[in-house]
Amino acid sequence: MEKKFAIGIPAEIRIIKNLERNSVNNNEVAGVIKHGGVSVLIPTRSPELMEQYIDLIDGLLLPGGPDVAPRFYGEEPVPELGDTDSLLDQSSIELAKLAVEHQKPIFAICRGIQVVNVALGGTLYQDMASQRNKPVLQHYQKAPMDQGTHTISVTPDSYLAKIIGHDETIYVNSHHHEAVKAISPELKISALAKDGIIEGVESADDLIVGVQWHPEAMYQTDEKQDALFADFMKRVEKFAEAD
Ligand SMILES: [Mn+2]
Repeated sequence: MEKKFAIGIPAEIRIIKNLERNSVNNNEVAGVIKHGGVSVLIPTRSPELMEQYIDLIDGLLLPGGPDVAPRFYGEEPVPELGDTDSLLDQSSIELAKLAVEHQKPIFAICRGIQVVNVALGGTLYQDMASQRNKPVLQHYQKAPMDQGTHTISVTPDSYLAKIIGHDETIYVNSHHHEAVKAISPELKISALAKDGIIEGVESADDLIVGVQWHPEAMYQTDEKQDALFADFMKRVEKFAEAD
């Protein structure tokens, strides 16, 4: 049996038919499998167990989900803050820190980019439309999620540009009202929306690639978005070999 790399995905709790379910988005599970990995669901009710889980995985996919509780970056909640789950936050932040410590690559999507930024000392807009002093574009799109609605400017010399290029015509979908405010000193900007909102972050060593959009809803029909999943599995292989 060929050994496949294991990708951990933290699961959020959803109440379905009165039962608590550990839930992950199947598009992310399927994206990992499509590119030769195996997806491992990580339950998040026990943040103290994340050190055990990190040993079981080769890479970490931080998926979309609820807002990050502002307590984790030292703020009180504003009225516009959405649903939060501090156990999910604590577990995901712990996983992000451990993945960096153990040199296991991270692919962060939407909420994931916020989790990784907070885990590494950054802050967020809890609600960019009400908290930013400049106008913002529509980042909570009303179009179907497999369609891009706003463009991004990819930093030409970024690692992200090697994956998806840096054309002026890259459209991404958008489903967020939070955004990175102060970027972590361990990360750099890899993409911006035309209103200046941070849409991509990465680490200097290719360990972390984070995007504010949802490639898992687009990779089925968009080669650039598929390339993000392919690249993630390549990074996992590279860091596993270096281990
Ligand atoms: Mn956006």
